[in-house]
Amino acid sequence: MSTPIPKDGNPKPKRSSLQFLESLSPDYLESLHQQYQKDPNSISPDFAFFFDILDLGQDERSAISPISAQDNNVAQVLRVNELIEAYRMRGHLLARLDPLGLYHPVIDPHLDLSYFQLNQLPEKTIFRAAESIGIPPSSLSEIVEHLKTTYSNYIGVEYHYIRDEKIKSWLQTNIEKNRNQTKFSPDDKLRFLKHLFRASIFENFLQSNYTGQKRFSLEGAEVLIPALKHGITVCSELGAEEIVIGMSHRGRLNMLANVMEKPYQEIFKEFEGAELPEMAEAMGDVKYHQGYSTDGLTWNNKKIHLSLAPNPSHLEWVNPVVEGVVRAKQDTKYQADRTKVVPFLIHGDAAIIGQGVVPETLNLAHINGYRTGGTIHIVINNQIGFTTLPRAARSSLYCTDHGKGFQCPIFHVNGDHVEDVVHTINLACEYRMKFKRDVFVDIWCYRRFGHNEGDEPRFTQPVMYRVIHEHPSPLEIYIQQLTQDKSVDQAEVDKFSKGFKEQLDKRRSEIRNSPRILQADMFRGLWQGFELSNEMKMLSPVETGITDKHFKSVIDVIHHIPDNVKPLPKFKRLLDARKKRINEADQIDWAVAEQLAFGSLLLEGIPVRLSGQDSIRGTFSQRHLAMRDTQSGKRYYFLHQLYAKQASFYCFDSPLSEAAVMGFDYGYSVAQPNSLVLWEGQFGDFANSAQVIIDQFITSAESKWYRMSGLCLLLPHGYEGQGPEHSSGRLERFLQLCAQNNIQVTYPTTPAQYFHLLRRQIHRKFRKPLIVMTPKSPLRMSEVVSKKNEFLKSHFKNVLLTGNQKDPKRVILCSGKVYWDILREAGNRKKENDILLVRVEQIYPLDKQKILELFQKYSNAKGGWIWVQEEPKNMGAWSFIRLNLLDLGITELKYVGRPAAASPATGSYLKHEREQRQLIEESLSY
Ligand SMILES: Cc1ncc(C[n+]2csc(CCOP(=O)(O)OP(=O)(O)O)c2C)c(N)n1
Repeated sequence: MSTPIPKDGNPKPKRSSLQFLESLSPDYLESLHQQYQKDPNSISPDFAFFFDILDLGQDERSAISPISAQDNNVAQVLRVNELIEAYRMRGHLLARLDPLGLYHPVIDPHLDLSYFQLNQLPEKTIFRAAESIGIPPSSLSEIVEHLKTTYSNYIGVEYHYIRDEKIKSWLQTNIEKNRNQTKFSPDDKLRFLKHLFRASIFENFLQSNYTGQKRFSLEGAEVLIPALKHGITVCSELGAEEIVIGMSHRGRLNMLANVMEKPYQEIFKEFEGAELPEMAEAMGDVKYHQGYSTDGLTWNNKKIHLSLAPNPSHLEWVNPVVEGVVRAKQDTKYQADRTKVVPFLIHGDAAIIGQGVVPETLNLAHINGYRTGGTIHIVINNQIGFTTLPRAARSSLYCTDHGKGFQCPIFHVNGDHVEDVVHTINLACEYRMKFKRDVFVDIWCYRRFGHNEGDEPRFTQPVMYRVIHEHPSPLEIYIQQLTQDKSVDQAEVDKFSKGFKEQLDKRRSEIRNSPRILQADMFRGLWQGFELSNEMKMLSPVETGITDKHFKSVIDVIHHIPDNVKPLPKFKRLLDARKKRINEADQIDWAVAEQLAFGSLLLEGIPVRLSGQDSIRGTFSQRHLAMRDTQSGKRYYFLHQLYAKQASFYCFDSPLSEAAVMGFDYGYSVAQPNSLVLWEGQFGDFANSAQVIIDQFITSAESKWYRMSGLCLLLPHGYEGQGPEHSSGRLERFLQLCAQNNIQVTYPTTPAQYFHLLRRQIHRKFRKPLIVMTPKSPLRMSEVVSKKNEFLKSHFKNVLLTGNQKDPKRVILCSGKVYWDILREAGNRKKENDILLVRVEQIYPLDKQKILELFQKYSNAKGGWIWVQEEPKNMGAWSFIRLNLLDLGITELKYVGRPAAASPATGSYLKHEREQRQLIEESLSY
């Protein structure tokens, strides 16, 4: 028989969960029951649960009134239980989350009693069910009322998908114990009220004094301020010493002022118009992107360090950066104790579901190299994104649905109900601190005005804004509630609000007539002792050679396999051959040079962190920072064995993410200037999946936000016939971003040069992002080796010269791998002593002085000056070099390389070879 179709067209599903009983034979049930009575663990948990309830009803010794056989209607007990479970799973669908009352979930939660056929139940059955949710014996309507208050009032909870029973039952107990509410004391209530006042008055003050200036008002979501104040205090009570916050534009100024305690006058300065800090390269950023950090106080006067990460307009991209900052602090200041530093990420409802970097970052949460012990996610869910409504913004029911996939509990709460929000934050923070896992609090609110202060929201949302216009503010609602139940004294409230307004007026007038210069505040905490850089400092040689002793220690350690570790024979042969080359032929290859850089820094007390896809072994099977024991499968890390007091060495194979992982490592580098931090691309071009991190953070943060970073990006690059996506690290992209000494872009050709480059990152008094185009085939080219003495007393050289330095017939400028191709062919043609090869090892900042000197010396070369590159003409370094040489007055520079192309490289190996032969041929034809 088919199911009747009701008028709305959707067949009403039949309740089915008890049907399984009907399909089982009584004999089978009886035998299962006997088995259960012998050993409840010997049958499936579902049946055990069923018999638990059955037997509970028959237990004459129960403290609760015994249930007679006649009353023991198993099906009915189970139905009540199903009802309870249904509320736990779907109660949130009925919760009154939207302060505006405009939202109605379209999904039928099936929580009505008729659905469970629960209209006439024996009293004792109900008592038994009531007991199972921890409430006194009551009527069915009381049970339902209890469930509604707990799961469907102003808080909706999602946690049924959590697989870990311990976690699930902790949540259930804490949610159900007081009907998911807290009875706050009058003092608490007064405190929430004052925070709401601050939030609200601050916005009004800015509105009336700086009308029309963008501030992305918090109004409609003012509850964020008391909630955050409370959450920070809970974390502090449970052991946190630092909180790192990432958030976007919405309410950021309010947060800076009223949570971070950035002096009001500092914020007003930015509205009044202030000069940038006295720093040559400062470009600054708008006020609602700036970061801030302070030693603040919780509301119960405990000290806590608070940092708000600066962020670009690109929503959500700050998330992995915050996680990296937190991890660096945990690693270096708190011996990896994840309770000490807690990340808070504050999201918008449109952004959190739309931006892929969100799930990418969530995916880091439990991975060894990236975990931070759980993030507290708070969504300012104002039910709109600029002009876009939720139905156009997502396919999911909630904007927080990514969280479910990562097993996070999610609390949805009505933002007009301050105490419910604070209660929820409280629970979320306790959860994070206990289980060290991510948790979400989705605060349903609204945006009182337009997207920004110049925006007219009624163009697109006339109905919504008519409702908003009529709707009292959270502050008004709370005042009314508190005055009604007489829990606060009106006189005290008035006094507070008057005093706060006067304070804001005073701060504003203080700065009006004094010079207004913004503070850069760059060199605090771990940054003490660092200084600003400039071009000269970036080009000056820095001695980075190491001692013979350190050289030997590293070489020994990276070639030593202890007796109790069983290597793959092939790997052992590889190590032996490498050691032999070092000892007997004095040939140090790229991978060894890199380990010499890492190892020597570790010996000097500098931690090193490398993360990237398959980085431990290396994409090209070149690195082998660790080997696997063939018996146990465990990893043996060579560079952990240097000596007892060496610095920490971290190397991680990252998840297959560029955006989140590069963002994370960038964050790590910003919070840890005294470590060498490296991110590696599988192939260089994959870095473009993280282009936002490169554009908005790595290359511009120092100028916008006065934050240095020494992050190193390792990008395998070089034309070897591997097709469009495995050839180019997109050198041109980085070069286009270069200005004001913001980054260093390099394409070193020798192992020793690479070694000094890495060590130089640490041995200077400033930090600067370093982009390195790294080799693929040169990793194994016999000529790409360096000698021991090049590692002992030396430094990185911006430019290297080879060939005829007296009267060259041609001057060939190039960078990176193509040098080796030209050199080899010049050798074949016996031309190596005719030409001068100028390797530009550091392309930015370019050592112009050196180039100019060379030009003055060799401008008469008959074969002229050429720039040779493997990349197409519209890519690589050509445009950059040409423009720079033009600035120096060098106009006669010829291009040799592939013609401009849409795709970085051909997919045909034959075509690749032809092109490569041709450009080498051309560079040697004069
Ligand atoms: C990645 C990105 N795309 C587009 C924008 C432009 N933009 C700024 S705010 C905004 C709406 C954000 O909505 P929501 O996340 O709900 O936050 P709200 O402004 O409502 O607080 C958009 C589209 C941006 N800043 N970042």
